[in-house]
Amino acid sequence: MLIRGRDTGFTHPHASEITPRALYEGRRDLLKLMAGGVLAGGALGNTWAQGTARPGKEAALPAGKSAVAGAMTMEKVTAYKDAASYNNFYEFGTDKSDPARNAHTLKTSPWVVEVEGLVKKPGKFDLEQLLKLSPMEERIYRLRCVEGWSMVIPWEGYSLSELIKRVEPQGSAKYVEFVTLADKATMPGLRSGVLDWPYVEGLRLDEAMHPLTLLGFGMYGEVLPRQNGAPVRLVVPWKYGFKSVKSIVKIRFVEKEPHTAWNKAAANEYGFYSNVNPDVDHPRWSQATERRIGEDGLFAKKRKTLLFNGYEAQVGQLYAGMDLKQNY
Ligand SMILES: Nc1nc2c(c(=O)[nH]1)N[C@H]1C(S)=C(S)[C@@H](COP(=O)(O)O)O[C@H]1N2
Ligand SMILES: [Mo]
Repeated sequence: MLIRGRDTGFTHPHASEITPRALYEGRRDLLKLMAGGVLAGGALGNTWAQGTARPGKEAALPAGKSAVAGAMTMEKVTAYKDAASYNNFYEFGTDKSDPARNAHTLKTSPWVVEVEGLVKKPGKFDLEQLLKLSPMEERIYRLRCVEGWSMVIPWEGYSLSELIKRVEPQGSAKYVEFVTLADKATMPGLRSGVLDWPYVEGLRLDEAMHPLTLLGFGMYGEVLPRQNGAPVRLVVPWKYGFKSVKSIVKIRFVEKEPHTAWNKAAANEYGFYSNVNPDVDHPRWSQATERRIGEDGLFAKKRKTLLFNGYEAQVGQLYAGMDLKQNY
């Protein structure tokens, strides 16, 4: 239920519907989201952890259950503390613990995503516009890193196709390129030459239009923590994690396959497609098994990696007739 605050003039959720901690810690973000109409009518009781309270670290970002086939899993959700502290976000350092330690400098507001290239309606979308573009859905996806670990994360967002339809790609648009912010002042990792900044990723247009491709704004019922790619990122559940580009500032529609950051860094190790595939090894290690973060005790078994990260029924037809060893 929404009530109108007497002293502030802002509409805010009834106090009983939100954890007190989030109310004051995330208050400014929360008010902004509500001013943008995002939280209006949202159900704060999330389903992702069967009644478990949300972490209360960031502003609430409630979402309805997704109707997209394959967007849910019965697997155990990774603990928030693991998902928010074991990260790759090279703009903040190459160690897994660097992003959580360093990303506090990332300024996520104001935030504008520029959509350009081969579209009939190019334009700039600020975060509030993006948040309002489509209803917020909750999706529980596996994220599988090329380094052999995986997590199960409840994401909040909506299909990227909602934005793509809005900007009307031209017939000549065959690929979509995504560009991360590259700000030397706030991203210490940019001093290293490990990647050619800005971080660039790409999808074929039909992959980008696939309903499972998520434009993500939150996780665990809250807005994304900075280290996970706030305020807006991609989540492409059937591809290796590096395709899920964080903190996006530009989306460009192009004719030719984009030159992606990891492909430029090591083309023989990171192909354009990077579909999760247990039969195609990374040149330096196997991709047949994975370690689920949170299960890494002495006796924890490695899991067998599934083709397309287990999303074969949903996305297999995108690659019909393609040699997946050639197009790795
Ligand atoms: N801009 C940017 N996006 C990025 C990365 C990065 O270094 N920079 N790392 C990628 C990799 S390798 C992985 S596995 C996922 C990890 O996402 P998570 O930290 O939210 O779990 O983010 C991807 N997106
Ligand atoms: Mo990764």
